[in-house]
Amino acid sequence: MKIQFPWEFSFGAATSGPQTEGASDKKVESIWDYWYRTQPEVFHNQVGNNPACNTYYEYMQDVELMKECRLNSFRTSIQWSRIFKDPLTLSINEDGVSFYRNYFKAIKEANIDLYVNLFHFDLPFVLEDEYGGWLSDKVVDLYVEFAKACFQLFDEFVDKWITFNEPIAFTRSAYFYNDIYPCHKGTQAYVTANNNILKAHMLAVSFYKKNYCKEIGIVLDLLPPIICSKEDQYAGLVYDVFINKIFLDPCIKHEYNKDYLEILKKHEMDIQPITEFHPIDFVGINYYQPVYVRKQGDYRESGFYPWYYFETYIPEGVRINEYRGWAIEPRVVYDIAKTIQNEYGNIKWYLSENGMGVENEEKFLKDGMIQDDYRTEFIKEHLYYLAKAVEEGSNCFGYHLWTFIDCFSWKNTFKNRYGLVSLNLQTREKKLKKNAFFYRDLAVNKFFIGPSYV
Ligand code: BGP
Repeated sequence: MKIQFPWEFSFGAATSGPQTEGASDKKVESIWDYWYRTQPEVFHNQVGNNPACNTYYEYMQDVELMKECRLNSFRTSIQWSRIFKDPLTLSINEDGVSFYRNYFKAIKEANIDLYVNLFHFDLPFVLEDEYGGWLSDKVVDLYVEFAKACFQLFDEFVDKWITFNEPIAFTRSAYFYNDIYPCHKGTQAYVTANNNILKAHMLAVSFYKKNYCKEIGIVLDLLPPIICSKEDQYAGLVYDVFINKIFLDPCIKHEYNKDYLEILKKHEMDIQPITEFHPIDFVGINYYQPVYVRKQGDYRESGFYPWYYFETYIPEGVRINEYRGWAIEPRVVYDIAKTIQNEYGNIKWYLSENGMGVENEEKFLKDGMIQDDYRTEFIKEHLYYLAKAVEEGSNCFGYHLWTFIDCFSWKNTFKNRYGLVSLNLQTREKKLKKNAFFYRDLAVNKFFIGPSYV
């Protein structure tokens, strides 16, 4: 079966600065650099994000590989900790600025649309240390100054700006589940950090729209809840509200989710709602997995956590990515597209991250190339549902695979590989995997044949 996308549909790949650039000695410490320096045992095999993909020194090679993959578009992020020599006084790091200017210029010269994100979980450490990170209003103001500097320095190269990548993935782990640095655990911290990030997003969007004319949006991760029984309906609603709608609603509908505010009130959580909402031009949705949710059966926390109302589980028989423990449900792409179409005014959007992480991928090496047919199948399955939604009027303009080159992945470091291009950590060789040839044809021709189950 031929699956056709519109001619102007953009097929690309996403990555981020802290996961690829390396050259940590040419910047100030981010929370990741600090955490790795002080607690390397937290990271898989004690590997840090330096040199990662060494993109700081090898960006020309990377751009050549992007050209080989025939990417229509590419997203990366600017590291706040590379732009300022001192993020408190805002003194510019000229070296960092010329790196990004050269890198971005090369991407544009390769005829690839450039999407640039301003925050990919990488707060400069000094802002955590001095002010308590996203719990502080001061950090909101400093983020806005950082955004203004980036707009001024790089707008000529950028096609689409993104204020934040997956704010919830970050705040959930950093302020709520005590999972990544600064390792807070508390619903109030989560509420406050999210609200401050929302404020920072709105201020950056407002400034950009008044002064520049490209497009600006935000990238949100969606973990759509799946419930299997009627009695779990409210559990599903609370999950959706606390994980998905905190940003979706204010960013697109320009209002807070009412259930969210009600639950906060009921549990005496404090929030200072923002009053100025500024429209975005598009939204990016990262989708990896849905989450099965049911009524909480065993709440043991003292104090209020949203899981007072729900628990997550994986029902027997559900297909999962065994390396990551994530459910694989391609049809949810269609549901997301429909939700955006029907409940969020059919705003312009793209599937900004989707992909498959595989551990020990070298075991699929044959004739000098990783034979990742499973990845091609994974992409086809998801795109099948996306194409169906586009045909039914979903305003989706693109798909970005996570990721371009196998990169550093937070606490998992290089355990799971997602790339179109493999990175050999011993020889440092970067080489297209088999799937990259499928993806290249797709980016050029905008159609594919399959997937196998259709
Ligand atoms: C997203 C992040 C990416 C990337 C990806 C893969 O949530 O935006 O930075 O890491 O997930 O997940 P992981 O690296 O945890 O396997």
